[in-house]
Amino acid sequence: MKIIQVKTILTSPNQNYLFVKILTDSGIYGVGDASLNGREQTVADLIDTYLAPLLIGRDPEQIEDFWQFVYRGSYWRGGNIMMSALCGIDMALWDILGKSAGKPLYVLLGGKVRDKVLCYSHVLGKTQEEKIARAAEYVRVRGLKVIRLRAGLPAANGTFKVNGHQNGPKVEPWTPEDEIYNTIEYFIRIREAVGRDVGIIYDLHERFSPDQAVRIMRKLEEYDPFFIEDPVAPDCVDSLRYVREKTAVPIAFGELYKSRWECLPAITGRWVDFIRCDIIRIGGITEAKKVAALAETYDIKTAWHGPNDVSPITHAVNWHLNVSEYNFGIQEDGTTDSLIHQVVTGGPLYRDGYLTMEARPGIGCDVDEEMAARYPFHKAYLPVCRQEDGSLHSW
Ligand code: GCO
Ligand code: MG
Repeated sequence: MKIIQVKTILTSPNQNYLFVKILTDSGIYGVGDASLNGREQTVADLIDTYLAPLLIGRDPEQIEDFWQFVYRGSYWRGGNIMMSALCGIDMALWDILGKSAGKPLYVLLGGKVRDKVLCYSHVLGKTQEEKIARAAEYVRVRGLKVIRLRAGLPAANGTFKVNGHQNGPKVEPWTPEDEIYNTIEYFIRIREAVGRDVGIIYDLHERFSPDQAVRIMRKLEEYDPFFIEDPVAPDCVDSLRYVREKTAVPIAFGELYKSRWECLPAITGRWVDFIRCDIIRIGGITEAKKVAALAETYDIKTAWHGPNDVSPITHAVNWHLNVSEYNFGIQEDGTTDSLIHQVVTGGPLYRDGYLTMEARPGIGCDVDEEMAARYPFHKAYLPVCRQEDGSLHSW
């Protein structure tokens, strides 16, 4: 089997996505997700102009070799753009392998070790009041076992709207002192609303300084968080260690990591309880299975990033990893946006607190190119945060 064509597909059904389609001379093709919120066009250009020509004529079954060829072979390593591009290709190659073997991806990864994939969903709403009312309703009506909340002042409502703006980033306010207070109050009110049996996750989105994160987490200890997500920025590894040493709250970390080497101190130091890389950001399935194996070695569980700005292809890959990994912890469920399901078919769906998927050979998803063209891509920026004095703050 030989690769004969590599296509990039940019589309925007409510949200920008970038897909990779690799065609072979056998008639089998594979699809992958290379979406990088706010940078999709740049990733597409990298694939079209640089990586696609390297793939033509290659054996699609040499997945590991291509990964190493791109990562090490070009001397300049990694980065978000390169790793996202590599992921789109990596997923498409695993998809081809599964289809040609007639086996779902999870079988190629070692086979199922569990039947159910526990997932957490986001509590959405315009105000805190609305979210508190919804949280209890979600648990009652939708059967959620674990819910997720995130930092964002009521005044900065829509802070995490990832559709972005076309002419430049929207500027959102950030007042850490208010936010510390709000986070604690909000968490306690949600705990009262849903009761003891529901897991509560809180995403701090890498926005707090280590001392601020510790202040929040210590106050929340007695309210039993399932985990606190990304309390500090990943840039300085000592920040995470500082937080770990000062609080007993379980920590999940890693959606900004770009490789297994970036995860290494957090894993070997046991500074985290859950490693939650974004599969696209670390270069795909080939790297994810290595991160999972490293984490297993240190008794750390996985909680792969799964927001709605990655497509159902990535949610499907997460599902295949989840069912075949010994050290699976929980999965973020970002599968709820309906328009994308017109473009990508076959992804997993949420049912009663679990992510379910009908297994088919390969990843099990397909991209409808005609449908994708009906939702033309347009450049969009993620927002930025500024503090009251005008200074920029991590978004
Ligand atoms: C999450 C993430 C997302 C990111 C988004 C950026 O935990 O799901 O924090 O909401 O903000 O992926 O594009
Ligand atoms: Mg997050």
